[in-house]
Amino acid sequence: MWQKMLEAVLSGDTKALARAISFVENETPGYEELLSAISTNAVPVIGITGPPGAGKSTITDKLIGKYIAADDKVAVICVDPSSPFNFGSVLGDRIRMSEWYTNNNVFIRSLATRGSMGGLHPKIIEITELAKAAGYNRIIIETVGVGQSEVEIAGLADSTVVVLVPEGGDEVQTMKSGLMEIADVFVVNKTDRPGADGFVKNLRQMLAPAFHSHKNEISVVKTVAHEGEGIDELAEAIEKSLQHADGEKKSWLLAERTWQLIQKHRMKDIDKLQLKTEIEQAIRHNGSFNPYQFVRNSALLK
Ligand SMILES: Nc1nc2c(ncn2[C@@H]2O[C@H](COP(=O)(O)OP(=O)(O)O)[C@@H](O)[C@H]2O)c(=O)[nH]1
Ligand SMILES: [Mg+2]
Repeated sequence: MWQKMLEAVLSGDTKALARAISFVENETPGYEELLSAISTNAVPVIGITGPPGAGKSTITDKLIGKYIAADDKVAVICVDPSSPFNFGSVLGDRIRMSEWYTNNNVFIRSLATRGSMGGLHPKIIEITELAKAAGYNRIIIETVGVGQSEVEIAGLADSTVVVLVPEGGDEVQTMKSGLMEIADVFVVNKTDRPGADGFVKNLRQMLAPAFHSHKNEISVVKTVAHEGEGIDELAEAIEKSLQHADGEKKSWLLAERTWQLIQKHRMKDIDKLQLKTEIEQAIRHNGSFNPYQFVRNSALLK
């Protein structure tokens, strides 16, 4: 079952990729075998993050256009972990990128569930790998920036783009620690609005000290996304940062994921219902149950 599916994914069948992602999301038996069987080449992953409404989907839409014109195949994964019921935002993404839904060189998928560890999505790494295996040579991950998901996007992406708007003064204050560390490129979108130049100036000033600690220069790009203004400059800034991408964050992310998988693997024989039965038996037998003694002596843990 999974072999046929994998074959279809590798042949570039878009529908098969969509099915394979659901297969993995739902942990349908065979999904681990499928994931074990894929090996992927280095494909650049571009993360686009920032507050809701900043223009991430509009920017993604324009970037798709640029990449498609260059004969790339683009996979876009939209993750909104801020709400379990993000129909509004998914709908927004769909409208913003509607032109591409019927293009064979574009794959767009929205994911709504937040990861149990507070990250983007429990299977985001796997889904990204599937898209790579399907022959997409550009992966864009759009996500609302919230807490832990920012760390994950930075690990997952070879270039992280943080989108802000001129009214985002508060965000700039709170992002000092978080966003600044993960951004390779800052976009100030909606620069058709008043206050844009002052905001850009402040941002550049704020970033100035970071230039010394950050290995590479952080670009600040001004855009008016729905007009396509600044998109060429953005694409250039992304290319530049991709050339300097360092693998350390990615290694940490993979270490974390591997650790989770080991934990799951080690725990696979442990069944709570069976534990409860054993505990009740012990209580009936000895009048009490000592979990510490159990953990020390149980054959399960040998
Ligand atoms: N004035 C203005 N509006 C924009 C610009 N870029 C996007 N928008 C609009 O802002 C709204 C939110 O954009 P969207 O791309 O969905 O934001 P996201 O939530 O970050 O993905 C939409 O109505 C866009 O048309 C811009 O540069 N200027
Ligand atoms: Mg969006």
